[in-house]
This record gives sequence, C-alpha cells and structure tokens, in this order.
Amino acid sequence: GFLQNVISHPIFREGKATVKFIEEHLELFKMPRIFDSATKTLRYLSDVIVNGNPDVKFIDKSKQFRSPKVPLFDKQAPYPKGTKQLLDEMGAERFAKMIKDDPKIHYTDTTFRDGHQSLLATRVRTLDMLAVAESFAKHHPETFSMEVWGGATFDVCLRFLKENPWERLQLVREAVPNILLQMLLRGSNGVGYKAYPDNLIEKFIEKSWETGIDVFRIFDSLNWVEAMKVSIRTIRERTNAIAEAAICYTGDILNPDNSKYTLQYYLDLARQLEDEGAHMLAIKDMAGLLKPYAAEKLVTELKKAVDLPIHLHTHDTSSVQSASYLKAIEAGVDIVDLSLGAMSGLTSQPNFNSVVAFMEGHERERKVNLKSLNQFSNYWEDVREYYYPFESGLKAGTAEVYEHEIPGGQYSNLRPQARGLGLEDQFETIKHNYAEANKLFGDIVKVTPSSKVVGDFAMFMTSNKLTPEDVLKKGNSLAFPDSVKSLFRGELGQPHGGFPVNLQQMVLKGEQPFTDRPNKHLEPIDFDKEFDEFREKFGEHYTFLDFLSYQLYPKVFAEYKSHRDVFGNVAHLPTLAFFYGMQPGEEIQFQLKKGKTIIIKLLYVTKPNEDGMRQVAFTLNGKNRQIWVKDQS
Ligand code: 3PY
Ligand code: ZN
Repeated sequence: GFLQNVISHPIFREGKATVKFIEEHLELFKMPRIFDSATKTLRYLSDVIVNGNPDVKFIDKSKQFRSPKVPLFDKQAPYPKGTKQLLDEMGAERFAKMIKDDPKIHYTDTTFRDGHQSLLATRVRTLDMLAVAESFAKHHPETFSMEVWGGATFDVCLRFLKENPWERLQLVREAVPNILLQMLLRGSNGVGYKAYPDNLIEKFIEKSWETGIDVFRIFDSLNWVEAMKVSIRTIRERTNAIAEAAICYTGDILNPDNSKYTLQYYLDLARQLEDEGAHMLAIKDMAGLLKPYAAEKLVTELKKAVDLPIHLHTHDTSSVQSASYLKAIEAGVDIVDLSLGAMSGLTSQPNFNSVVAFMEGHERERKVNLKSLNQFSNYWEDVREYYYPFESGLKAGTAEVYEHEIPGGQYSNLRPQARGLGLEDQFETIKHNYAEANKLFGDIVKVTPSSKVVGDFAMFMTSNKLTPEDVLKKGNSLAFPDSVKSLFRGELGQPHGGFPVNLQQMVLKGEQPFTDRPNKHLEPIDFDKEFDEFREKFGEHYTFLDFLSYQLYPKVFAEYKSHRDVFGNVAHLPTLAFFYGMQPGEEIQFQLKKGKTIIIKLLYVTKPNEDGMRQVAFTLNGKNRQIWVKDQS
C-alpha cells in the first residue's frame, strides 16, 4: 500500500524526509482517488460523530425515523413527453401563447425549492430530491414545471450543505428530462443579496440555462423594473428559455386606505414588464397577503391589461390561500404554484394534493392521479422528519401576517436568526418591529433582499429597545446596520414613491445616494483573466461554474472549498449521517460515485486522550479504518 511505499523509501528510512521529499516524490503519495475520497468521507463522519454538524443546534435523541418509500416506477420505460418537449419544439413565444389558450389549469410543483426554503430553512439535500425525481417525472408528466433552483438554494447549498448547486441542477435535469425546470432569479441581485455587475448576471443566466433551467422567474425586491431589464433581455437574446417577470404583491388592493400599492399600480407594472419582453407574468405573493377577493380582482384586471399567461405564487401563512387560488382560477389564472402535501401549508405553498382534489369536476380541471400524488406526499412526510432541527416552530396559520407582512421564506429563518442574537423570547416584539421598520422605510416591497434589510432593522430596534419615535429622534447619532445604509444608498434600487427623505439623511449622514442602477457603477468582470486567477488560487479542476459560484459568494465559496479539501464531496452521504453522524454498530451504504457503492460501519469511539484526541473506528467495505479527531467540546 501507499504507506509501505513511503516508509520503505531510503530517504524516509534515513529520517531525511521533509516537505521537499513529498514534493519531489509525489508518485509515492498518489492514492487511488476512490480510496482518497472514502478516507475524506470517514474524516467527515468522524468529525460529525465527535463534534456534531455545526449547522445542527440541537439533537433530539428520542427521534424515530421511518424509511421513506419512493413510489414505484419503471426504470427501463422511456419518460413520457411533457412541457419540456413542447417548449423545445415550439420556442418560448408560441409555447406561452399555447399556455394562455389552454383552458385547463396548470400546476407548478415547488417542493424542491420554495417548499423547503419556506418550511425547512432551505436545507433539503440533493440526494433526497434525486431519490424521487425520476419517479415523479414518470408519474406526473402533466406538471407544468418544477421549481428546483435559485432563491436561497444556491447560497444554502454552498454555505450549509457543502454541496455544489450546479451539480444539483445537472442531476435534477438528468432525472427530469420531460418537465420544465424553473428557478427564482432576484433580477440584478442574481441569487444573492446585493447588486452584481451586469455581465455577471448575463453569464449566470446563460450558464443556468445551459445547465438545465427552462423558466426564469425574475423579480426585483422593490418592484423596480429598471433592475429587471438586463435579465429579461438576456433570457430573450441568449437562451430559448421563458422569461417570466414577476410583480411582487404587497399590501391589499381591496383596502380603501391603501393609496400606495393599488390595483392601478400593479396593472402599470405588468404592462411595463410586457413591454420589456416578458413571455409570462408572475404574481409573486411572497408573504401570502393576496386574499381571495383581491386575487379575483387582480387576476381579472391583469387578464385585460396584458396578453401574457399569468402564473400565481403564494404562501399559505394565513392558511386561507387555497381559497385565493380557487378565486384566481375562476378569474382565469393560467398556472398556480403548489407544494406536495407534506411539504405544503403555513409558510410554504398551498397543498398540491388538496387543490387537485378540490378541482375534480371543475370545468378547468387538469387530470392528475391523486393516489400517486399522495404517495409522493408520503415520501416527503418521512423525509421531512430528517430535517426537524430546521422546522420554524409555526404550528398554525396566522392572520398576523397581514400586519407584519413577513415573506414565507424569511419567516422560517427569522426565529433561528433571533435565537442567534439571543432574542428568541422577544419574537413577538421582532414581528411587531418588522412592521414598524417597514413603516419607517416608507412601506416598501419586502422580499429578498429588501426583506432582509427590514428584518435586520427589526432586530436592531429590538436589541436596542428602540421605538420608531426613538429612531427618528436619535437617528443622527445612531449607527445603522450596514444593510440599512446600503438600502438607503440606493444599492438595492429605488422604491416606489422614493425613500423617506428625513430618515435617509439620518442614515447616510451626508453621503450621496445613487438614484440610478447600482449595477451601472460596478466594473464588468474580465472573465478570461479572473477565471485564470481563480484556477490558480483554487486548483485546475475547478470549473467555470465554480468560478461563477465564487463570483457570487467569494467567502462562502472559499469555505466550501476548504471543507471539500478536507472532507471530500459530502453530498453522497445519507441525510441522517450527514446531520447527526452514526451510532456504534450502525451501518450505512451509499454511492460514493456512480456505480461505486461503499458500506461503512461505525465500531466504536474512544474517550479523549490527554491531547483531547478521540479515535473513531469503522469498517469500510469490511476493512478496519481508524480516524483520530480532536474533541472540540
Ligand atoms: C427568494 O428570493 O429566495 C424568495 O423566495 C423570495 O420570495
Ligand atoms: Zn415564495
């Protein structure tokens, strides 16, 4: 073996081996890659067994898990034709027209993206999706699209799951070649929280399309059309994908006291997006504020105002949003977003299975095999248990959402964020301050990243015990959070109606804000030069897609890279082992790569020695292996 080669080498035997020896005799250190990656996997497992996964804040030792059952399907059978084939045949324009002319309602399944982003803080791992992806694609080719990427998934993949988000997309595309794959794009903020250079956004869109995205849902966190133009144009000019431009819904169009976000405001916005070249229009009700009669009114009027198919998205935080869907469907909406039963409701989308059930016999019914759909829900019911540390704690629908207007995706993250700041017992105050912060900011659209700024300020008010009056009185001497400064500098764009001038002056303290597109002030990226530098820094095996990850999230990418250097690709590990490690006597089996199955059994873990080191003993495919780990406790 490798160790034998090294220790029997004369230089080594004479005790003259230095780092130079390693450099000059690299051939001695070449290990088969598979062996190498298995060792890294053992290192990862040992570390989680001894020190825990840093992303898991508590472990419930009494938790019992069932094994999830993937609905049976024929591996050999070809995939039935679906919307993906129709888009490829027809092109985006004709395809969109066909959808608009189709009297039957269409369904988007958000389980792989917004469903878990909103219920489980975006933590669902690729492996648990891939296990059912092919089965779903074969059983449910009538699905309009599957939302599988973008939003917070990109960041969370790298930051917490230590997975490559591009690989996730590639693998889901392979498993689902027949249904449109959809992503959420934050316009000029890409899949991040700030403005990026235009040419980075263009390249990101191009590569996302090449890797598998068919439908780009584009929004701007302030509904600022200027910030969406580059994305819409790029999709039209450089891809064959669908540019679905979104209006973010806030407030209540039926409230007579609301003079800011009126029906007219949304109709104007929709017309502008149509003029900019959108193939489809989305109503993005990110907080679930669109009540049933408002949905009826909005959809009815939008159908008259624009000639595009309309795709409705909501969150069921209030628990009445399926009523809004029914009203919208009867008013002619073309597509609605749903999440599979066990991954639906509350801060997530309305229940796919139940909506299918209530549409039975309706004149706009689309036939979906509900028995089969229920089996997929059952799969997710079991898988969801794996992710219990990431549940939001919200137990029932709440009408409070009409007051605080917190987006579904943010709600599930706010409590852990509050916990991190030691403010968990003040959650009521935080929700209240969220609404107050929004008022101070002039009532802005709240969705990533603008919602994060409002959330940050709500935390700031709470931890400093500030009322809105205090903020306005002491504003000149307050050190506002960075994200608040950035918002008022215009770095996220311009809100409808402008910023409140007095608060803006207090925040900026003499600094001049932008009034044009923040992206215009950013240097374009020199891709050839910077990609070369990236490879020099990180290694030749990193791809252009990795380079894009790095451009979007430099620090997160660097940490992901170090993790990968030490622990290898952890995406293959079963989820329970990934989060909770293993118990002595436990055995896991998984594919380290295609066709290479390994079996790992944990034998024992020793107590720490005087140096605080513990030995973790395994068998790997029957062979004994020991790893030493520093106990950090
Ligand atoms: C995101 O941007 O991640 C969202 O889901 C916004 O609703
Ligand atoms: Zn959403």
